[in-house]
Amino acid sequence: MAVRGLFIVVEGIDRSGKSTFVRALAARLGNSEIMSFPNRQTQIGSMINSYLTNSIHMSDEAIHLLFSANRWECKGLIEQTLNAGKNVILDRYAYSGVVYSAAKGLDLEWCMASDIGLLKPDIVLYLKLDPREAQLRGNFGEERYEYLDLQKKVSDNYDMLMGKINNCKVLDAALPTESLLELAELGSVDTTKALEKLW
Ligand code: NYM
Ligand code: MG
Repeated sequence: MAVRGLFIVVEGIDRSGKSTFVRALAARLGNSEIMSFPNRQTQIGSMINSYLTNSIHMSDEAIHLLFSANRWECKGLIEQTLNAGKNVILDRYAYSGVVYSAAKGLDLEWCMASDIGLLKPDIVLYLKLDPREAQLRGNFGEERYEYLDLQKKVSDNYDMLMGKINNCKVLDAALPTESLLELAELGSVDTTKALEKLW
């Protein structure tokens, strides 16, 4: 069997530059698949998209579970891709699930429960940005959740959750992409160890 690929997650508040960074990272590493959560291409993802664009309403609990189900439906693909020797770079993962739903007032442990047993990434790169900076960036405010009060709570929750996990690297999202790539130091990640469970 081929040596497995690197499993990398990129997290951060809205407009923190995750998508740009993820593309640059994939180009730098080569042999990489980018996947984004929510994955809006599936039927579950299409419901999530309708919710985020305010065309349907749902309870906080129901949408939380849909976000989680959207990860579960992609678990097999992530595993197969890694085992085929390709790197998988995720633009958001279960950490987003927890910090956004908890920012709306849901219980943290309850939020974590639906993702128990998903795969744990080798490293989580947290692009930390002041929510007031993010607000000044283009297109802020287009979707549900993109308002300052909520983003501040999301940011606080990220600080708390990222402090609890043992595989997180915090990067200053105000830096240029080239610097972020240097700071990520992915050469030190050990891919000979087996994939573990998230939590
Ligand atoms: N989001 C994303 C959640 O609330 N829970 C989740 O589990 C995930 C994966 O979706 N505001 C929120 C965060 C974002 C929104 O994501 C859409 P993006 O990366 O802006 O397309
Ligand atoms: Mg967004």
